[in-house]
Amino acid sequence: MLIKKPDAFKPSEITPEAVYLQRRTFIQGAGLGLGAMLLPGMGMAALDANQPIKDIARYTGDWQGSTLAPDWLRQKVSQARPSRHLAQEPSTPWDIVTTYNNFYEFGTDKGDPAEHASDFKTDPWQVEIAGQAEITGSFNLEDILKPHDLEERIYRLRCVEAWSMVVPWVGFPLADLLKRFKPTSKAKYVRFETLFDPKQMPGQRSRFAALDYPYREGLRIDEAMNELAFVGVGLYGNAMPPQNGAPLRLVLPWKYGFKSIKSIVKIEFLEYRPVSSWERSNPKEYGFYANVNPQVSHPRWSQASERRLPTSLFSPNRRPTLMFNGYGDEVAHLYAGMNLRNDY
Ligand SMILES: Nc1nc2c(c(=O)[nH]1)N[C@H]1C(S)=C(S)[C@@H](COP(=O)(O)O)O[C@H]1N2
Ligand SMILES: [Mo]
Repeated sequence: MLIKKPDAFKPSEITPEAVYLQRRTFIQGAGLGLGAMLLPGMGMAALDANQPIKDIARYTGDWQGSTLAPDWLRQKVSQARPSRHLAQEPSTPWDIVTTYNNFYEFGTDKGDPAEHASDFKTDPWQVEIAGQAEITGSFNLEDILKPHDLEERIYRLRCVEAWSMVVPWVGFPLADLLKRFKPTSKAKYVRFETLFDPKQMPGQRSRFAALDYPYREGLRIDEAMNELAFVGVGLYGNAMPPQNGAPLRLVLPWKYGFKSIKSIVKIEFLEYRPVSSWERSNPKEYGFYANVNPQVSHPRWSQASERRLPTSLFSPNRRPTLMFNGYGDEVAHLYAGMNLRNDY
């Protein structure tokens, strides 16, 4: 994990009070081993749903990656409104959310995406809509996003690797996007695909790549239409950094992180259940549903608890994992009658 020394922060990076407080706490905590004890109270300043977004989670640093996004998108993201989906716990600091990443197309170490995606070209960007829908074709990102008002949602993110974060995303409901294309009654599933571009994505160049690219993910149509399923286009009030999946990605907070596919170029409505990339690479370890479930262990480790980032040697910040990552009220009904041990 990459952690900057306190004096490595530019003054411009420490404008927002809530983020600043959390970061200060983290820095002190990392040094003193008290991070877990100090964080909760300090972070509460960020969690008032009635505050305008600029007071919730604005990051105003002269972060280089933000200049890669077109003006219209940065403008749109900056106008996002708070939503009712705001996790009542402190957000993971910006520096960690943007330097501790899984984006295997840019390398398998946590720091690789921040390093290798720094000039990933995400403008212009097209998204192809295909399959069982009345409206299909290729659309510019601007046309994909135009009708949608953006909102901020602060969601927990639980990786299958047993670490977790709390992330302030900017985006809009996936259902609102999908409905525009009028899926037919044959559309039982949706498949998403990440860009395939080995010139830009070093992880796709190796013959020994960890995954079969392009990265693919899928959802049952009713999961995709659930209120919590979100299309992310921003983070901490900024356009999405490339390492986090610019220009648009899924955010599915009740599922393990690998379902939240990044840098989407294709959405296809299907009659049959697609096989997702991690499931294809190792079906015993990664299922199609991948709902967060503390009772079903990964074959190589327990899923009963998680490390909430930031952590340090002295402060592992371990906490119990919640069924559906704590989102059962919203999503448990989708799986009524299913055996989640078999459909993991
Ligand atoms: N295309 C693509 N999407 C991806 C991944 C990836 O390697 N490639 N990693 C997944 C995993 S395992 C996780 S935990 C999340 C991490 O998102 P974050 O880096 O924004 O925290 O992205 C998911 N989406
Ligand atoms: Mo993950």
